[in-house]
Amino acid sequence: MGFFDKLKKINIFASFGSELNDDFYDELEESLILADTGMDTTLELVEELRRRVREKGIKTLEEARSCMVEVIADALNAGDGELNLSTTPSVVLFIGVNGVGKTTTIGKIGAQLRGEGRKVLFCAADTFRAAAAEQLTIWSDRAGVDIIKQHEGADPAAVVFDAMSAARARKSDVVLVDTAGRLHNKQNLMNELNKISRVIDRELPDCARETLLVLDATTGQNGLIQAKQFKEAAGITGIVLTKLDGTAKGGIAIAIAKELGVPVKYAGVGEGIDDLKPFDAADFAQALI
Ligand SMILES: Nc1nc2c(ncn2[C@@H]2O[C@H](COP(=O)(O)OP(=O)(O)OP(=O)(O)O)[C@@H](O)[C@H]2O)c(=O)[nH]1
Ligand SMILES: [Mg+2]
Repeated sequence: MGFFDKLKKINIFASFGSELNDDFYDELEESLILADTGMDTTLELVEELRRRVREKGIKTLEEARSCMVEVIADALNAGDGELNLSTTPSVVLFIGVNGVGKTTTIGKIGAQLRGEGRKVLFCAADTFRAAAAEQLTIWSDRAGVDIIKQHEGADPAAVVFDAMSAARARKSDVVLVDTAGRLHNKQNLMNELNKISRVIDRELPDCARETLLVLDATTGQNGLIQAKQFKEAAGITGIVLTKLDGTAKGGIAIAIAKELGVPVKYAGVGEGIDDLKPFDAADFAQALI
């Protein structure tokens, strides 16, 4: 089984007749829009397919399918898809609205990085609810990594401060910072993230840093709006797209990459520890179409 087998396919290439006519392109457009690719992105993709079909003299549906996979994979390549973990320690901040999968994603990535032989530290900077640190603690046990936490209601920046000190003292390779889920339209998001950011700058100047926005794929176009707002407020370096299992809205990945120019770096397809992988554009395009 491939990693993206749980993704719902856009079936037009299997169900359509044999001719590459206007009806075919119309139906393809419709399918892409239904998959939440978004109007603008869909029109661009289909236009690009028509152009390549003309240029290459493509006649069959099967060739057009391969061509469409390439068009989508190209659209998904929006910058470096790899995490920058070039310094010791490196810091990765996870942000996003409530319930998108931040804590779960940290657990999964922590397990993977540890599996690669890296020394990982979790930082429970979601102090909003006591249950948040507990949930991350369960994941730290599962992943076999250390965790820094404080009491409920503590200043998130203070937890980050502790984690930065611990990372230095323990010579951690990477610190994964969990933050409280919140709405993107709140000014205090920016304030809190700025504060966290200043602590990291002061404690670990010159460390490699990523800010990953976690997005629930099932929220479709609403996810795209969130991404735009978080990008403005927090300067994100990548996206983690979760809950791609079973959703028919996989096209959102293309819309994000194309409209925001921010790469999708990880994809989640379930709740288990292995249900997350670095995002592979070609694999994803192949699975979608
Ligand atoms: N099906 C599926 N469920 C997922 C995936 N990722 C996370 N979940 C589930 O989504 C729910 C919320 O996940 P959390 O990790 O708690 O989300 P969060 O963003 O940390 O939530 P808050 O801290 O409340 O903002 C949990 O039940 C997870 O198991 C995924 O890729 N697929
Ligand atoms: Mg959480």
